[in-house]
Amino acid sequence: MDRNEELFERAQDSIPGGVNSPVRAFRSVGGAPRFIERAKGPYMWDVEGKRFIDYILSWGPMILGHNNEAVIADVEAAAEKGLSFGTATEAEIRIAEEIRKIVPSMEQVRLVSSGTEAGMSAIRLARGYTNRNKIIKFEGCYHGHSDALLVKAGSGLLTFGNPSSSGVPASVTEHTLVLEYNNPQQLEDAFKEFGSDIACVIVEAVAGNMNLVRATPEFIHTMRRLCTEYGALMIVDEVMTGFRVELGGAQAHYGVTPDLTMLGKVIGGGMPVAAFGGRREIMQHVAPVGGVYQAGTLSGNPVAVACGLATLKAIQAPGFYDTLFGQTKKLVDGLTAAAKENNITFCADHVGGMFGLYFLPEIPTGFADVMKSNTEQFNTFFHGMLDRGVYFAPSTFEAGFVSVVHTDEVIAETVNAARDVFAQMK
Ligand code: KE4
Repeated sequence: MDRNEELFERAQDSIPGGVNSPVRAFRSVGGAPRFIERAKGPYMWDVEGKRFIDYILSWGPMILGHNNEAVIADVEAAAEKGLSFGTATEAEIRIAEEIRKIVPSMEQVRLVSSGTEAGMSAIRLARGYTNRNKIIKFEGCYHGHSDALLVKAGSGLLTFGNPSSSGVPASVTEHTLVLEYNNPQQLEDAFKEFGSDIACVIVEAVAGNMNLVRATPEFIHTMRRLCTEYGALMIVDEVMTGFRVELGGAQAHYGVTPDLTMLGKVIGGGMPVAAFGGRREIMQHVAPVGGVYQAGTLSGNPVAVACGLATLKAIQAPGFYDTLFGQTKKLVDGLTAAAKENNITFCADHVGGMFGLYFLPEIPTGFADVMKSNTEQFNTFFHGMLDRGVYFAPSTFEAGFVSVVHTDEVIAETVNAARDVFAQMK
């Protein structure tokens, strides 16, 4: 038994499943998760000292690569001054102003500590602002684990959702309608039937929680039109896509202006910073100004905000996105070519710095397509790559991420390992 297996066994005694977030447990790919000890640039090292090229990057935040010197220096300087005050600080104004500059639809911003908090708060705000209860989400999209969002599609097409987790009362999910991603007609029908009761529609404009699936422009713009027409709020969940698919996020990519936006991951640069924000007149409904209560002990934590500010500064360097997108394209093209050489049914896609790998004949356009993925082949690929020192997300239903320091050499090493694995798979 190696150290990873030993630690996994010990961890399961004190922590449910041995992890503090389910996807880390390797349950869908099998085997013992790797216990990571340190990371630098595109690499992580486990407790056995084995080096991995990292394509999870903490599920998106580490867009600069791990332990960027300038970021660490700012974090250390902030820590020297104190870890947390629970008071107003000047840095919170600076990061809010930086976010407003990069995401102009966010005229006001409230910081929280996780994407879940951002989603939960944005929905409460939408309901408080519109005085309506119904919300629409889409199958395959994930917006954090708040009760109203832990819901699976109802029995019929336009029937309200049932809990997808135990511990969530049906009374909480009965106002949540789960529709098909990329189905503008169904969205149109839902608004025709329930429009005046709908508080908001929440969407990942580039989905990353059913593997990577792009929204069609028609789907996004139909959503915008219908929300405007019926007075519902359009919430774009940019926790994963923010600063990732473009500097301005998926809303910039599609040229759409949401009413509210959720941010997370990159905004904290690896530390717990997330946010929700949007039109000033809507945000004025948030406590202490308005009647929608929302709070957080560590919201705007000075050390986490310093990490976020340093990250937001670094990603605005000239040419940053040209490099990030170029390297991601090289990875996707290289893996696709390696699979083709070995006649493996495989394809890949990327939007900016996030990518999807699919053991499917063609790129999926929705949840039903993704569910046809050959998970057995994915698991073989995953472990084959892990054995060769390349760490992809341990689930076929997750997107992957590249950092700006995944150099040509790192990409070439990845593609060569994949060629090896594909050759053994055919
Ligand atoms: P957190 O509460 O995990 O900070 O954010 C929730 C969330 C909200 N919205 C989107 C689009 C997200 O992708 C997430 C979290 N993403 C997952 C990865 N699929 C985080 C990894 C995990 O759950 O451990």
